Amino acid sequence: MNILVTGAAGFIGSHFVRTLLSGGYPGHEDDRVTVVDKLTYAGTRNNLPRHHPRLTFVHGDICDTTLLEKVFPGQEAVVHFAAESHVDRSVAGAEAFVRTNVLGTQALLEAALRHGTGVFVQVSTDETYGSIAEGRWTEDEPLLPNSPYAASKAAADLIARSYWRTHGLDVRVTRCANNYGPGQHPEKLVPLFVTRLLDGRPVPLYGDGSNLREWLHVDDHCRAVRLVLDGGRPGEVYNVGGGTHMTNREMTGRLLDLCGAGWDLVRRVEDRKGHDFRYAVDDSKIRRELGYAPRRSLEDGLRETVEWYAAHRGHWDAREEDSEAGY
Ligand code: NAD
Ligand code: TDX
Repeated sequence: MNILVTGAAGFIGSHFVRTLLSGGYPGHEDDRVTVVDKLTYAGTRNNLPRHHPRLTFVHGDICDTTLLEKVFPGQEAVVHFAAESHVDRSVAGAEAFVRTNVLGTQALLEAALRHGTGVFVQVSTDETYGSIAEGRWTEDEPLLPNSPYAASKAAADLIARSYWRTHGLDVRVTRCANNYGPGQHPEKLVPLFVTRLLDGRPVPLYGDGSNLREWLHVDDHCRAVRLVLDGGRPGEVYNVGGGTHMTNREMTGRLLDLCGAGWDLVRRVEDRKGHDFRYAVDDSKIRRELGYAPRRSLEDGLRETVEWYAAHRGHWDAREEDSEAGY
């Protein structure tokens, strides 16, 4: 199969592509992967193999319809990870979020439709549902996103759905909980705290630290995406959870222990504007229909993640901006 993967120089997409290329997804051992990534601040070529016989890396923007006309012919599936993904940045300025997450997704959907691409997996997030004080969201829950980031992802999900409903494009949406693991940009909670604590520097805990998140290893998320790619149904949404729920304060405590640091390095800072209190998905649908079950324990996953950051301090420094595909 020829698969177009967007945003795979970033955290989750790169894990998906590396796993696929190393034979981690049965039935995909011969797939040819084309990655389109703009290499924003959040993407690095270091997240992918430099040279691999089944990988073509295209340095480009998903909003560039001329580029999409070149890369789409022959593609049989799209797995769409590319996004502006950091909530705090969307609070500071939402334009890039609307451009990439909404217009970029629409450009990809349009290209997929024109070129008869078989399957389109829209990788989305639990944040599109908003914030939930108790209980869990099913896929039928109305979308009530609170941050500009979440709103741009919700808009993209709805446009994707419209391409299924109107044009019959085989679109499948995943909505996953918070991911952690190696190769995540050090702007997000886990890598920010780990990289700072390893250097003995202070970390900023928003508000009183009581906000709750569900933490899932990136490998479990990517396996869920692969299950949806292979067996999901057109027009359907699949929540992806099964991680560990905890307050930010509890997560901070774990990271302090793993990094050998103490609470004296934790600074209480002003809360994030519009800070969602809690996310929690009901993922029984993907478990029932596709046999999804997470495998990585938080204990092992977090320890390995801290070890990875300790061993890869220069990972985000070196960039290679040249396209191997020559576009
Ligand atoms: P990331 O920020 O690490 O990576 C995003 C990638 O997209 C980067 O490589 C960047 O260069 C690329 N990109 C950005 N704008 C682009 C454009 N216009 N054209 C081409 N490439 C562009 O993000 P991530 O954490 O890997 O998230 C991947 C996807 O998963 C996103 O769609 C996100 O909404 C979703 N998601 C993330 C999480 C999480 O916890 N990180 C959870 C659920 C869903
Ligand atoms: O410095 C910090 N201090 C802090 O207390 C940062 C960066 C975060 N936080 C808090 C805010 C959140 O409650 O930690 C929690 C996690 O924050 P982020 O890592 O920024 O993640 P979140 O806002 O929950 O969004 C993430 O999960 C869903 C991803 O960034 C999204 O891309 C994904 O869709």
